Amino acid sequence: MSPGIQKVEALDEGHFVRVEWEDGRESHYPCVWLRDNCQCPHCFLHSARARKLVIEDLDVNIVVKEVTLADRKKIYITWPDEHASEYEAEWLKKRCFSEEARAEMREDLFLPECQYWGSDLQLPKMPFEEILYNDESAYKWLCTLKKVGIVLLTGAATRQGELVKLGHRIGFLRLTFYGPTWQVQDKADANNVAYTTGKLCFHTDYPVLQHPPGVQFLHCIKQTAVGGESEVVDGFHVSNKLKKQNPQAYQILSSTAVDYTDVGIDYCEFAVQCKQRIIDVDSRGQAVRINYNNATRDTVFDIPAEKVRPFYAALKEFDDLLNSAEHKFTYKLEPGDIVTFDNWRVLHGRQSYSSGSAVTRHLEGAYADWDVVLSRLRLLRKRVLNRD
Ligand code: OGA
Ligand code: NM2
Ligand code: ZN
Ligand code: ZN
Repeated sequence: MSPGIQKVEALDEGHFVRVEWEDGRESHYPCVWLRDNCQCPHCFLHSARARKLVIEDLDVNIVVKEVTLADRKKIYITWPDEHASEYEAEWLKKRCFSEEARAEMREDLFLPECQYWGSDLQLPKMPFEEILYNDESAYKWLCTLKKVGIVLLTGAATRQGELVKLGHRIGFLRLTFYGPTWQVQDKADANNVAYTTGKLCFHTDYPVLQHPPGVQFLHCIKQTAVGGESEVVDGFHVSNKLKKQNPQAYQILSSTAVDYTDVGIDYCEFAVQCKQRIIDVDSRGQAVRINYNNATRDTVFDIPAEKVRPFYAALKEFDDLLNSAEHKFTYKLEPGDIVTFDNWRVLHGRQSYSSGSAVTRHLEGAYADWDVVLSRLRLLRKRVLNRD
């Protein structure tokens, strides 16, 4: 429950409304925002929870004509054209423009909390069945996936189709040119290096797509006796290390557009090209997505020749840090395991294994988008914590 409203008044010649709360705090709301967010049925379509008001009809210099308080739980505003708006105390409180209130709302909506790890990772494990049928478990799975970046689900059946169930649990999987789900095994005339018995160095999947899949699932159906171990590393943690160790290298990797290519046939024929920065950063220079797969990095490199060697030097320094014993965590998938991880943050790899006429190792893989995963997380949170 938010506190009631003690007092309300117009400020700054009607450009702001000041709300004084019962606990003594205060909030200032710009009038143009209040008018824009009028909740009346003329301005807002409640069935869609969406704005009907158009910017064309919004006066950006609008001022209030009158503002009044009703029983401490609601304020009424009359605008110069006599349009009337009302706003609930609780609705206003949540949308307070103070730095603290906005930080709180940001946390709530986007769960930015991030726990970095290295070789000391305590790989979070949960039973697959539990997350399928228990909302609290599913909520915990997705919270951990967001915060730590990796969760191992155990005890799935050792046949194809388990990831489709996981897809239904969150909503739906992300279709790509490799199909709705895809089989990682040694294949003749492999259309991807993953479909061989070779070692896979640390990479994120599918940087050749404009919007690379946010989440990846790998279900172990069959595991080879020798080799085939998995490796993971926290790309955000290592990016921070690189930034400290060599700011110039970080600058190069976070600004150089690298060409990626993927051409072949699978679900359908494809010829995909994309430019990505290996370390994608936000406006504060913090890494938000790693786009690095050395196998699909194009031979075409659209940068001036004199910038090429400094780029490789920076990439090598990043790659060395990824591979340092301090940062990487090694484990081996067992049949029935499903590793779920943040493909924007965690780089993964595998050791080589020996080839033969029979298939000795088989993983089924699938992707999901963070939009879908976080949507499910918010809905589970609402149900589990009984909120809103
Ligand atoms: C992949 C991949 C890991 C493995 O298919 O992209 O990283 O253990 N596979 O085979
Ligand atoms: N597979 C595993 O970027 C990539 O090519 C990652 C994708 C083939 C679906 C591999
Ligand atoms: Zn209105
Ligand atoms: Zn991969």
